[in-house]
Amino acid sequence: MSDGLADHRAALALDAELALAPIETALAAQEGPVADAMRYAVQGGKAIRAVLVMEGALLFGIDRAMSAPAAAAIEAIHAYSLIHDDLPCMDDDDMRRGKPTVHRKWDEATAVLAGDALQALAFELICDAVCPDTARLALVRGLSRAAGVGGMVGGQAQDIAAESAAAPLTLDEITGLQAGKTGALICWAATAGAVMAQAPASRVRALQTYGECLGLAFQIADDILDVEGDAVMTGKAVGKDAAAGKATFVSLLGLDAARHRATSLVDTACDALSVFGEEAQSLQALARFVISRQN
Ligand code: GRG
Repeated sequence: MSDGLADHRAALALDAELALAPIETALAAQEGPVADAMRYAVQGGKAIRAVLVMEGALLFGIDRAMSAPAAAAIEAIHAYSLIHDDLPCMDDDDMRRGKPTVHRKWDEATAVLAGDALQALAFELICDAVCPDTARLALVRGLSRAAGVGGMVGGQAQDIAAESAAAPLTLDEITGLQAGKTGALICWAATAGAVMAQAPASRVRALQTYGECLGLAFQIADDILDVEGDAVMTGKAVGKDAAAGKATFVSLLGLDAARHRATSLVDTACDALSVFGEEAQSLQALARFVISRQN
């Protein structure tokens, strides 16, 4: 491994560690199963969304201490979505991140409440983002939209409805569904630093394009992992999409074309950041990692 790559990995590990600290601080005085479940649920992930926030903020000279609350907020929302997604009324999963899902380790009521409380905590955390009030309001509005019925929840609802639909979804329908379910949070994370910096619209747009392409590439990689991945490496059940007869990027395009589509989306994502020059190397490397990951 070259020194450059080692430095890069160390920076991303630092992002992940710093992003979880505000959650631990906020929960420090809280005892009981719901708080324990919240702490458990935010641990053990790749923290991709937190890294996006922190590396995106660095492009505008916003250091990690200033962006940590926003990075923590997106990880809290993400953790809530995973807890609820794993529930018996949704995907009914026993394992997540190589350990029992929250409703398996505790019970369903604790899982619902831990997810609800993580969502509430996200908005509390954002209040501490170090930026002008108008930028903080824009972060809150953006995150509410990304997580809500026009974003992640809406995408999840479409996904559930598709299970009992008369016809399988088309590629365009899956692309739209995933833009909400997975893409909206990723886009918010990619643009959060620019929003904090009240950056020119052209710079926000560049990060938006990066986030949109990355979000889609991320989902295609997830679909590929569901077919080719290993339950030990991914830390969760695989092969669920095919078993459920679900239309995915892989079922519609085939493995090779899906891989090609993901690579081409990552190329577009990286090109969109050319306006930032060498400063964008971390975000470009992250995009390449997202489609080569094994978990
Ligand atoms: C329940 C409201 C609600 C929404 C759930 C995001 C989501 C919607 C469900 C997650 C199900 C899933 C496996 C989606 C595929 C993409 C995805 C979000 C994968 C998990 O994200 P990673 O790989 O996870 O970033 P880690 O564990 O690294 O944080």
